[in-house]
Amino acid sequence: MATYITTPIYYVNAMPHIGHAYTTLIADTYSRFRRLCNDDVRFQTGTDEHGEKIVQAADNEGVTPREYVDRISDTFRQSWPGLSIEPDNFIRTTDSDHIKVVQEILQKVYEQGDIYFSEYSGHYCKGCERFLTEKEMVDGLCPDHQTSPDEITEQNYFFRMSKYQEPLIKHIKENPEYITPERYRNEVLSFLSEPLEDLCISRPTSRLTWGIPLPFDDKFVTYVWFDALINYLTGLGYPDGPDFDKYWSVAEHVIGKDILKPHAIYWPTMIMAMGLAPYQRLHVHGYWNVDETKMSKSIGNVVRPGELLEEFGVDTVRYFLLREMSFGLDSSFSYEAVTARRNSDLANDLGNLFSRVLTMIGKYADFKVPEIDKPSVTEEDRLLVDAMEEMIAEYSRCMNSFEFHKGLQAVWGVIGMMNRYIVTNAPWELAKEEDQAGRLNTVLYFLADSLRILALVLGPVMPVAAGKMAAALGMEELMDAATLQEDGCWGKMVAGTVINKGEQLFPRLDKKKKGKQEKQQSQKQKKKKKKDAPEVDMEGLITFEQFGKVELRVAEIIAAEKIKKADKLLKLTLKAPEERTVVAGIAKHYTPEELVGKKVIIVANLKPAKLMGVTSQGMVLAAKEKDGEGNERLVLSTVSGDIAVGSGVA
Ligand code: ME8
Repeated sequence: MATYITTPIYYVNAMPHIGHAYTTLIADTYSRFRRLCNDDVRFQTGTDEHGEKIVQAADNEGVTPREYVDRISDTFRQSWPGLSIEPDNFIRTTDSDHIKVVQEILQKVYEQGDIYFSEYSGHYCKGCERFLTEKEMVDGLCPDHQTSPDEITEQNYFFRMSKYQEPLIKHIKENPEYITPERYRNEVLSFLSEPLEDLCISRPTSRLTWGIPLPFDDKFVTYVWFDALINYLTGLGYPDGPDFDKYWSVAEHVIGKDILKPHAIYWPTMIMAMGLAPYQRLHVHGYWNVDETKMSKSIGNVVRPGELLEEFGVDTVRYFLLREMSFGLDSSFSYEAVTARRNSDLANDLGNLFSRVLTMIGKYADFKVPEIDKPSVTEEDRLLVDAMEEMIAEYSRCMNSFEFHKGLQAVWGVIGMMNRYIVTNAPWELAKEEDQAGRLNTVLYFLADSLRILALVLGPVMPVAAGKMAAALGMEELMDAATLQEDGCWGKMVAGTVINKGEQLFPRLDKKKKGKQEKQQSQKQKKKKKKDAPEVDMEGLITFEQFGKVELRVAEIIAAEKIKKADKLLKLTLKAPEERTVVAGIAKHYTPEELVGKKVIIVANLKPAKLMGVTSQGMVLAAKEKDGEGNERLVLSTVSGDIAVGSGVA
């Protein structure tokens, strides 16, 4: 089988931070996992180098766009090896083969009548590099950049995106795996339930020259998204390279939620217009915040991968990012959280297990993996084997569905079991009694073989640490060619293999050690928390003052999804105006799809509470009625009329 996995190509107007690192790490981990499944894998990342933002950034530095993009693109390229991220291809939109492919595609789509010339007036946001609709703006500003869009009227070329709206809806509905997690699929379907406008795909050269000229009109350059998305094809040698045939039909894209619309709407409709098969899957992840605050240059809380690597090392950084974030949801980064994961999951659970087992094989078996003594095999050993097999199945399922945190939970489940196995079997006691020599050998073999499997499944997540584990277990050379099908089965450790104790995998870190930013941030947070703390005591009648403490706000539902094993609950993502999650008991009364876009009233200053594992940050108001049979019906209190999200309710 073949696998083709891509990341967004990053704008070169900013330096790489942990957000970029996360997406690229996901793609690297997945590509390593698919290789472990014996796939022929191609992994592509790169940089997006045209457009107004880039010209502006170059201007700010007083250099030409060409000099500027060369330098920053190289910074991105150089960032990846330190994180053990190894793409097969690094593409740049200023590469000559890419420019040629974009022009060929434009010409084809133009000739078939899917590109036309027209006039347009709209609100153009430079930061987004696109026109915003009235509905997207908040108080006349771009919600992402907090800037006022330029009012522009100009003649331009348009792509007939609307023509492909119905086929796209059909494809998404027929292929539940096309866009995941589900909440993003719902968001796209909800957006597509309104008529789709055609896409403006050019910029006049009077306004912008740093772009790819339209092949049929040299007074225009291509809009940056029509240029950028095509990178996924160029990188395969489209239209007739051998890699294109091999990999296009299995293409999978990983992106952050910020660029859902271009990838889930512009790109598939462009692909349809080109007459190509759709990409296979789009995997959408949430945002990394820092100490619950949006990462931003102006706040000064941007976390760079280099700083993290210096403080924690590559394995801990990779493990933390993959384990801490539930794929699809936002997550908060803090130095404290990384230290906690390092000390508990890596140093205590995995590191200790590994060094204990190797020490015991050294001490009781002279550094050679002993042979199983069959008569001494017990039910507990069989349970360990069963658990290993279940773990591999669950791990594989999760890695394939991009639920990396759950895959790692499954691995840590067996790590816990192995630690308990050591305690219950107490090899140090067995070593004291001569007639227990057979049992001692069996226990040591079971532990050694389990460690071998751990090294295998941890390879995609922590390639350096897994390599060290493999070296210590005498299986270094085998690792490169190992596959889950062949080597993921029980009992492949060859008795007599010489092991060596090697270095400590994960020395504990001092808990007090905190990054500079962390200290500043947590002080700020503490102050804020004190000021904001609400205290509402509602016994019997309440006073005006007490009621005044309840903060009611207008919020817009931007995503909704079911919560597993909770048939009454829905998880809502709201804009209020900051993004927050609220769990609401309305699943019996509303489908997730019909909720998106509704403006509701929330209690905004409720203490967060965990419901079925999801932290709810507030409460949605609903009217409640009972029919004659005592059945309850809930109707959300919605707000009609044009009112900005975040407005207070009087
Ligand atoms: O959008 N948390 O480039 P870009 C998690 N050039 N991921 C984050 C993040 C955060 N806080 N911030 C950024 C572009 N990302 C276009 C893409 S593709 C044909 C063109 C990651 O440099 C995430 O993957 O703004 C997000 O989608 C991407 O960086 C945006 O990168």
